[in-house]
Amino acid sequence: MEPLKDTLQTLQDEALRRIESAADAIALESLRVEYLGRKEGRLTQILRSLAQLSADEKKAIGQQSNQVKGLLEEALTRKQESIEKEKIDLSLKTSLDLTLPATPWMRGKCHPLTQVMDDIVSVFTRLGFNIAEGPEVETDFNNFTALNHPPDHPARDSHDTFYVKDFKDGANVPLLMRTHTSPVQVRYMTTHKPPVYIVSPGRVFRHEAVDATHSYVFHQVEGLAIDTDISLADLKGVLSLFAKSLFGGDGGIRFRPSYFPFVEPGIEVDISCTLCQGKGCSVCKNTGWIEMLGAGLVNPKVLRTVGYDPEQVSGYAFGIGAERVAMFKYGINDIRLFYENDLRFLKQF
Ligand code: FA5
Repeated sequence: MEPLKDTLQTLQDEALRRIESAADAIALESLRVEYLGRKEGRLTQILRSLAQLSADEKKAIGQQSNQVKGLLEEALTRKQESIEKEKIDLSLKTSLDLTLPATPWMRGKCHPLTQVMDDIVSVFTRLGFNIAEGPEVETDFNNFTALNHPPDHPARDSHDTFYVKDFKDGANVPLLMRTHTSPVQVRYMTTHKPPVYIVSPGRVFRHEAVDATHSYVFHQVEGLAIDTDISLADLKGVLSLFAKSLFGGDGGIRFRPSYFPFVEPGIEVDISCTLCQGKGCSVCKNTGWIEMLGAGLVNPKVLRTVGYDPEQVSGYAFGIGAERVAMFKYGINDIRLFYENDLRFLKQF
């Protein structure tokens, strides 16, 4: 009779060969039962016959049987995995239609006003301006007095101010919701020495009736440059670059005299209407120009208030209405659309 050792080797070779060529999961399962089945399995039967062997033989054949068992189990698992993979590959090949539209991904993005403010700010940071921010609840001093609006100054009336009930500053004057971003100028200059080059984006508040072009909460981007020998020509240069970067076109801008107590001279800046190339259209009300911001050379009184010497330094400041820029850039005719959070509107940006 063939020694048990050889029988085991033959069984191992045969089983491995058959497992490798099993056609499917059913064939594989019946091979598992045939060789490793608990009752009738061929290997199990061999193990059962060990009882009749001597102690030495039992040990040697026992070890070999365990080895064979391990090898067969490994081969069965490997084969099962490869059969499953083949099955998946086949079903992908036959049922996956890459031309079907995919399930859409809802991706969040920045609000159009945030995008526009980022665009504005990046024009100036590329020129070397730093970003400075200030609080929305301000002192009367920073919002008005330091900006040359003494308590009885009539220009205060043009800012319909929200006061913060029951909260006062150190001088017992009521706090307020800032009406413009200009108080950041004061905060920055009182804590930094010249030269100063900053932009300050932020939210401002005015107790105004809401209509298509006015809101009681809106956004501005303030700019301030203080250095030696700064003139209106410098202001014109940066604003022209701003217009060209944001709206394309030739960067045409126009200065009109205006009045803000904290600048002298004060100007309002119009940008050449890129929708009609300055020829006149309904958006620019046939003027060829769009009013975009207030600006001017910083009033020496303000410089003195923050501790600068107007004999040594001069500067310009500007305040851009972010909603106005966004409305013009995207052809939006009602400011209220920005605040309604209607996804049909927001998804367009
Ligand atoms: C100011 O607020 C000045 N602080 C700007 C300034 C800064 C002048 C530095 C000189 C130097 P004004 O009130 O004009 O100025 O507002 C500036 C811009 O904010 C306007 O051109 C307009 O685009 C926008 N704006 C003003 N009021 C509203 C409002 N109710 N709703 C939406 N945008 C507004």
